[in-house]
Amino acid sequence: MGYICSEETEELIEAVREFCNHEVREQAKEYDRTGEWPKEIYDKAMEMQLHMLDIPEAYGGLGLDKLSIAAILEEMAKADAGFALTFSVSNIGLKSVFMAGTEAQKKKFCDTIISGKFSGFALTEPQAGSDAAAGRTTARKDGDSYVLNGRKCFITNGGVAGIYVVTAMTDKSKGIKGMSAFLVEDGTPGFTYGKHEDKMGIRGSRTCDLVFDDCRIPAENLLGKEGEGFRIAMQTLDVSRTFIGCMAVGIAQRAMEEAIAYGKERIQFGKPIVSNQAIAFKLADMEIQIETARQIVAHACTLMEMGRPYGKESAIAKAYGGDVAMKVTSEAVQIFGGYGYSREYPVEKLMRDAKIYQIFEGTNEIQRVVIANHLLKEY
Ligand code: COS
Repeated sequence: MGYICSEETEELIEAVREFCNHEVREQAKEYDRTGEWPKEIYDKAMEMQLHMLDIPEAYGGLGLDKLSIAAILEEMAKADAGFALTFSVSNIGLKSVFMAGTEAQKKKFCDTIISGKFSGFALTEPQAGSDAAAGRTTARKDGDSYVLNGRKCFITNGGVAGIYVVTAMTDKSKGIKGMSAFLVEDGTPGFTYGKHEDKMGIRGSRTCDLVFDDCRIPAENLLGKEGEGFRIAMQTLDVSRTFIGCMAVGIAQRAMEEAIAYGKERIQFGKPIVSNQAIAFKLADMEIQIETARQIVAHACTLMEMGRPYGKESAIAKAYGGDVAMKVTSEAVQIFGGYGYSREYPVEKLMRDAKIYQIFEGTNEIQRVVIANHLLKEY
């Protein structure tokens, strides 16, 4: 089972697997320990064009289909979830721009990424997490500029991206209809970075605050029209949640593979522990959940590719994938026993990495709100 991809994509997946096995998997351990930004890994990955998977060919990218991207991101997440996330989040900003941007904005965004920079997507604020509409960052029109003031938090790729999609209120009196989205480039005066999060997991990815203090950007950096920011953000999340699901599958798959390898070698009562049904059934349950989560991701990708509605399926892929990653990694730690709890073995990192997949890109509780809202409209 797995994703059903073309022969060409299979070759690319194999090349990514090779790269991840040699350049990411072992190296990520040290970066996980120190929390440093693994620049050398990212530089090599960019040589492989892993930052260009989702950029359309017409804009200089690889223009891969959604299923192929999911399969590649899963491979990357198997090696290191933070590594995969950095590239996946860079694609999120891209989605907003392709949904609402002008030709010039699309080109600028793609050129920035192709030149070897990441992008970021900044919606969350200290008081606006699940309640994304409660953002307080403002953007005031001033001649042919907008002036941004406020703070975004928990921004993946914050401090290492070259360009960001940032939501801000252009008219607070209108509620969500007063939210707009903008492109803000690294280095713009008045735009600085706040504290860097010292995270439990995905430590190979960078997360920090973005601070806007009278940050002046050209009016042409407005994405779409004023007031369209909330819709753009929600539609962007509709896409990105599928890919969060696929990375969660990658974490779970790696945990299962590690548990099988260990369970075959670990001898207790004179035989490998996998020959006990108590362990073998845990593995079977892992596989049932992983493959189910993977096929939900695949289904959401297919709907996207066909231009059919996918918001509900994407939320299911994210929520189910995140829950599966947490359950499977926890069971993998259980199979490793005391060794599973030690940093010497790989599964405790996988469990730490998995946890955030139930939280970010909309908590799994919020995904259930999204799914329920769809159901109430459907039936
Ligand atoms: N696509 C297009 N439009 C959408 C949409 C979507 N997926 N979701 C909501 N909207 C529109 C609705 O149609 C509605 O428009 P109208 O007022 O014209 O009818 C409007 O947005 C408000 O919708 P709703 O009332 O459902 O919004 P809420 O404020 O109740 O918020 C949730 C809905 C909770 C689903 C939303 O705030 C959310 O997703 N929160 C989590 C945010 C998140 O994921 N944060 C993590 C970011 S990590 S980068």
